Amino acid sequence: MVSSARGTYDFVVAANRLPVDRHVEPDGTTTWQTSPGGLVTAMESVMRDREGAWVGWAGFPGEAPEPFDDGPLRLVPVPLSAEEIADYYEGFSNDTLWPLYHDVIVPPTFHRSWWHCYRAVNERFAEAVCEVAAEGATVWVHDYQLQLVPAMVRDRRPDLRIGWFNHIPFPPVELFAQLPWRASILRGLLGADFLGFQRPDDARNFRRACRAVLGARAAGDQVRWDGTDDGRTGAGPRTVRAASVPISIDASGFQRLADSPEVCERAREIRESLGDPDVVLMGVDRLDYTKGIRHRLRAIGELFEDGDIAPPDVTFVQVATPSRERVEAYRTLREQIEATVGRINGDFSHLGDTAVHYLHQSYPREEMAALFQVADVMLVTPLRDGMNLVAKEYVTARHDGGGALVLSEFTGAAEELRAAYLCNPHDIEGLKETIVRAIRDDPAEKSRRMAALRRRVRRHDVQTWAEEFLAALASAPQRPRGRSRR
Ligand code: ADQ
Repeated sequence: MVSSARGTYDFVVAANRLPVDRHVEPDGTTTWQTSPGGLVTAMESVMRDREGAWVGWAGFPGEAPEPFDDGPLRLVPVPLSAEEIADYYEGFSNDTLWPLYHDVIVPPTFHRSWWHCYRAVNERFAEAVCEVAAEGATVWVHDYQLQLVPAMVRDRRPDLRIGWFNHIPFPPVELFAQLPWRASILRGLLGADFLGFQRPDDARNFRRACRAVLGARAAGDQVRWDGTDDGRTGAGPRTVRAASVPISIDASGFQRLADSPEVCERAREIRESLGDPDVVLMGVDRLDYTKGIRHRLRAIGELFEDGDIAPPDVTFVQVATPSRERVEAYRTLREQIEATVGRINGDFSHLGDTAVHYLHQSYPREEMAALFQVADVMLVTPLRDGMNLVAKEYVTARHDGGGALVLSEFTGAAEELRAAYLCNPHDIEGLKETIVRAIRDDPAEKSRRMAALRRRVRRHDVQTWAEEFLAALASAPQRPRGRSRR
């Protein structure tokens, strides 16, 4: 199915969402604002000075707007109908793949109709990519929503260099094997030249899955697949590199923001409005069952109960960004969390002294930076997380060298941020002990740890990540076919 259509962009990004959301003002005019989430936060600064096209869904059902320019970036909206949003996005992406790839924390749902829709939407993304990509262009596909796109693009445009980055974990084959469409997903990914993962274990899981499911050979970080069971795409033999390239944040940009007098002043205001406690504990997450918010609240509730912490000296702030509210598991989780916060506050707050401040809202970056500065102990305790950018943002925002990071071993960030107070969030007793230790440890020890954490994030920022990814893609083992040499 080699297509003759050629675009003009040498660099094309494809992600489920465009980096902007449409807002319709009361007077009917349309504005575009940065959309929330870890992927956009990371890619925004990478794309700032690059010319290229970004293919993605604009965030609302029905016809897509015409492609438009946002600075040097061409934004190419892909349409999704209301039914496709339900089946491809909320269904297959967020209720099949998301739980399966996060250790089956909740059971994944398998529906054949969702799968068919996922395939159809991936085709649409692939077509849009091929239309804008110039001869020999580099295409960077993102995340679990678009795992079939690499092979679909290669099928149409063998001249392109195709990379894919997985923002979330890749599960062990023992879990991945549950997926009825496991072979198709792997075939889809093997259409890429380079596959980037957050942790070495994720890349290893992928290579093991290729061996077990497709009978491919894996040597070092390369997968060799003869393509024999792939009658449909006709991909032919493939040699694909699959390795870890951990994502990071725009450390200098975020530090500049956190250093600004406005943010520092706002941090003082927030602390004062909390009643100027001795210790502010904080959690900042999308409201997602992978983030371990229930386990964290359990530990915090017991610490209040045991008298280890008490308001007004110690208070806990939980920021929970609204997320995927049309998926059943997320609605249930929200009810559970809000009931638990209510119970803890009923038992341990006093008039004027709140035990748990719960904020179910999204905030601008400036407010996030101010909140981070207020946190004496940041609790990042997911049950499973690809990386977790909040951990990296927090240590960067604490430019005063204060603070302490309690970090789950089950995050990608724990591979790098070894100087954090590491914890197993399933072990409530251990989690309580780690929180108390992070509160009471010697200030010199705390600041030594924070200095090490800040150093690591500064040295490995998002630009380094993007450069590493693109260098690995450029030197991928297999040359694209039919590419004119330049
Ligand atoms: P997410 O699961 O969205 O990302 P995370 O890495 O923590 O998780 O990024 C969240 C981002 O949203 C952070 O930049 C944070 O500051 C911001 N944010 C959180 N709460 C907010 C609020 N209330 N208002 C405004 N902004 C808020 C996915 C994967 C992660 C991976 C990233 C990037 O699940 O494991 O780290 O992609 O690859």
